[in-house]
Parts: sequence; structure tokens; C-alpha cells
Amino acid sequence: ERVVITFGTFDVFHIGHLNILQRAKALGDRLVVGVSSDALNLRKKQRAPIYSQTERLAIVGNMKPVDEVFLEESLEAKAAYLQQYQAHVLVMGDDWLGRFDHLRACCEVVYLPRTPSISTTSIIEVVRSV
Ligand code: C2G
Repeated sequence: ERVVITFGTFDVFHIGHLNILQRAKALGDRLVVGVSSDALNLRKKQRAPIYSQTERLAIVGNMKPVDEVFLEESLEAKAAYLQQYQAHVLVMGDDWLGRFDHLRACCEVVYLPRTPSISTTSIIEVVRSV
């Protein structure tokens, strides 16, 4: 059984998120997703997500391609998470290109192209301007 793992905030879940989960699942048999915690987002983006981590875990965990979700509490713990979930492949969007190459010692690392023209930030801007 080939285990694929990916990580993300998945705030205000949109089609770009669904696309990457579907493409990640297609690379193996089982898809595990680390959903970044509210505290981690506050640290790295200086703002809280719109949807709480409980809501984001429920949304991502109930998407068809996803077999298991867990809370990602630290960006630096990737190697430990890969080991804990026995991952064969790490998938990240290509906004992270090159950033996880050091993990090639643990598993395959695949960067997938982002879905163009959609992001949580652009959704927030559109809604704000309505
Ligand atoms: N994504 C995508 N296309 C978009 C928007 C996002 O393919 N138009 C992908 C991103 O590349 C990422 C995933 O969807 O792989 C989740 O995106 P974010 O929620 O923005 O994830 P991020 O905040 O970058 O968190 O440990 C790493 C972090 O947790 C990644």
C-alpha cells in the first residue's frame, strides 16, 4: 500500500484545494493530510484562518480522496510526520518548489502545479469588496 501525504491550511476550501487532493491521491493508495493548526497559521501568516482548525479538519477529512487527517502543529516536524504515517510520497503545490527537497532522504517528493487563478486570498478580497 503506497501512502501519500500532503500538508496545507485549506482555509475557505476551494477548487484548487480539491484538485491537489485528487491529484495527490492518484499517486498512491492512501492519502493522509496534515491540516495546519490555527496557532501555526498565526505564527507563519500573522492572521488566524477564517475557518477554525476543527472546521478545516472536518471539511478536508470528508473529501472523497482523503483517507485520514491530522493536525500539523509545526512546519519543522515534516520528517517526523512522514515517519509516523509511513509515507512513501510527499506532495506539495509548486508554490513550495524546492523547499522540501531535503526530505528526499525519507520519501519521494513531488511538487504539483497549482490551479491557476484561485486562492483563499483572492476569495477574501472579492468578498470584502462586495
Ligand atoms: N493549492 C493549489 N492551487 C491553488 C491554491 C492552493 O494547488 N490555486 C494547493 C497548495 O499548493 C497547497 C494546498 O493547495 O499544496 C493547500 O494550500 P494552502 O492552504 O495555501 O497551504 P499552505 O498554507 O501553503 O500550507 O506545511 C506546509 C503548509 O501547511 C502548507
